[in-house]
Amino acid sequence: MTRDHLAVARTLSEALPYLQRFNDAVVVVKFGGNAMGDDDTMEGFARDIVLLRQVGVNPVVVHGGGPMINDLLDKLGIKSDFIDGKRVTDAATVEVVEMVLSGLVNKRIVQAINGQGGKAVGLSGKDASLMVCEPADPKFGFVGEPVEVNPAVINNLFEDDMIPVIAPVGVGRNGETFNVNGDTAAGAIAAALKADRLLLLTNVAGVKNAEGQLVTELKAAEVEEMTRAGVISGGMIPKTETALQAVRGGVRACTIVDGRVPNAVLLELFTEHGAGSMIRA
Ligand code: X2W
Repeated sequence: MTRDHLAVARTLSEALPYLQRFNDAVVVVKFGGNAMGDDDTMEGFARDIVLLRQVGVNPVVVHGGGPMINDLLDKLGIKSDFIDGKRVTDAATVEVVEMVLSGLVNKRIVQAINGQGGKAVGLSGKDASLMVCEPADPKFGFVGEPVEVNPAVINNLFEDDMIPVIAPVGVGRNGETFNVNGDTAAGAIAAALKADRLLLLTNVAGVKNAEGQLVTELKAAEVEEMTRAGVISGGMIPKTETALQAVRGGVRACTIVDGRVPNAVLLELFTEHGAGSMIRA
C-alpha cells in the first residue's frame, strides 16, 4: 500500500455525502465545442459522465460544436456571421449545422462515452419532438428559440440506464430544421426536466467580479446587477442568461465551469471545493 492508495481511499470516503446527495439526481451537462479539445479531453469528459451514471446520477449531455461548424463551412466556402453570439443561419448553413452537430460531433461524444463502458444514445431536438422551436428573430434566419420541450424520451432512456447525448438542432411546427445555440438548448432541456444541476462547461473559469476574481456563488439578482454594471459582458452574457432562465424555470442551480480542467464535472459535483461559478434563483 502506498500513500497514493490511501489518498484514493480517503477521496472516495470524503465523496460519500455528495454521492448520497446526488443519488438519482438529474444533471444536465452542456459540453461546448471550445471545451472539447483533443481526444484526451474527450476521453476524460466521457469517463466522468460514465462515472456519474455508475454512482446513480442521471446525466444528460447537451453539446455544442460551433468551431466544428466553422471548419466545415470554411471547407465549403460558405461565409458565416454571428450577431450577439448567434450564428446567422440561412438554408445552406442550417444543412451544414445539422450535419456537423447531429452527425460528426454527436457521434464522437456517443462513441467516447460508449468507449468508457457507458450506454450513450445520440438524439437531436427532432427525435420524438424533443425540442420544438419557433424562429428566434427573422434577422437570424433558421435560428430557433425552443418553445416546447418534450422530455419523455429522456426519462425513458434514464429508466433503461442509457445516457442521452443531445445535439442542439430543433424542429419547427412545419417541419423546418432550426439551429439552436447550445447553451440555450441545454437551459431549455434542464428546465423541462426540473434538473438538479445544469453545468455549462466552457473555456473560461466562470464569472469574475470587477477586481477580476472568480465569484464562486451568485444569486440571480446579483448576476443582473453585475450585467447592468458591465462587469459581466461579452461571451459570458449568453451563459449567464441561460443560467438565469434555467434557475427561474425550476433548475436548482446552474454552474459555469472551465471544462478544460481535468475531471471538471467530478470536481464540481463531488467535492467540497466545487469549481466555477454557481448561480441560484
Ligand atoms: C450554434 C450551435 C452550436 C453551438 C452555432 O451555429 O454555432 C447558434 O449560434 P458551441 O460550441 O456551444 O458554441 N448555434 C444559433 O452552440 O456550439
